[in-house]
Amino acid sequence: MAARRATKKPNISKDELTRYYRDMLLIRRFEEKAGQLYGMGLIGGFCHLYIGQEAVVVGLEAAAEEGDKRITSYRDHGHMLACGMDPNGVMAELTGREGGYSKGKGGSMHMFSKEKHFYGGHGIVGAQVPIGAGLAFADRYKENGRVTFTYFGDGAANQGQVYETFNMAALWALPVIFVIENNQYAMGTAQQRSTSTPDLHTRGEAFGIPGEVVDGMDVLAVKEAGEKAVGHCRAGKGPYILEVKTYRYRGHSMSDPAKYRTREEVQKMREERDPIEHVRALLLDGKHASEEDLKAIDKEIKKVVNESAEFARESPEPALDELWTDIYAEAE
Ligand SMILES: Cc1ncc(C[n+]2csc(CCOP(=O)(O)OP(=O)(O)O)c2C)c(N)n1
Ligand SMILES: [Mg+2]
Repeated sequence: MAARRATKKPNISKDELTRYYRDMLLIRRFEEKAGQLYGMGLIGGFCHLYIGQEAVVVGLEAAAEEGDKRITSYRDHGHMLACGMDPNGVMAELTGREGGYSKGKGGSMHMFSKEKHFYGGHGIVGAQVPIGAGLAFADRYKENGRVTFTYFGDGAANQGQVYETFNMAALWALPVIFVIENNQYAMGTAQQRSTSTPDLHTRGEAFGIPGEVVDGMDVLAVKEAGEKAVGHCRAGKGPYILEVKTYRYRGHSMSDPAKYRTREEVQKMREERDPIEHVRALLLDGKHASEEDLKAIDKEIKKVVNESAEFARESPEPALDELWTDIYAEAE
């Protein structure tokens, strides 16, 4: 792959850049492994990969603080890894094993972690948007200063429930950041074929919700915009919209042959805009790291990912008598 050159020298520490590199690479390698396991028949059902979109979630997690919440769609593996969930538990869930986050009974689209404040994983397009506002409502009620990151796609942004949610979130000044991950496609439909007003960051104007558009292939730009949005919410000014322009390299899900776009289009993005290559160039050009250092990180990440696959394969399938457990929440 042609290396992407760093265009400007940002005022950012070696440690921070290295962390972004590592976190994005973990998502990329994890997703590649998930794709392989799917091909081997070890993952069933749907599997939506996040490859290409890594800078969105890594940049926003860099703007989050302990106790902040996150909720997203079915394209959720990257969000889980970025908020610190265990790759072993995620991979085991993908393969339907007992060691998974939902004990192997949820799969790719249905994982949660109370500890990391990750509220799913939702297969119904847009369903997470009102739930995200509900999480923010609870925090506003408790006056605890927490913020909820509610992620959804460009396709979901055309749904009615999103606008009912915008109205209530603005009315009650809820501390929620609506993150529209605009990867330009909703399944096989390009944005210009489905969307009358393509500037999704302006969709809150009728409700008085400010919004901005962000380069989602640049983790530093995402982090900066995230900090601004978080500051707005924590100051009690209500919701904020971030339209993050990104791109998914793989099909909508593993079963998508992606005939609705050209190979050249995907290749161009990979070569010119790859978010990991961007940080790699910043590290190398800024003399923060050598090729050797980066190879060592790569090796370390591969080990974590291979171990997660190993853990998943060794974990048993759920026992039959687990079929009726975990259906209703237990009273606390
Ligand atoms: C209510 C509902 N309608 C339709 C679907 C089928 N469906 C699954 S994903 C998807 C496209 C969503 O695209 P977008 O919001 O852009 O998210 P992306 O997949 O690009 O991350 C559709 C129509 C669904 N799961 N739920
Ligand atoms: Mg989309």
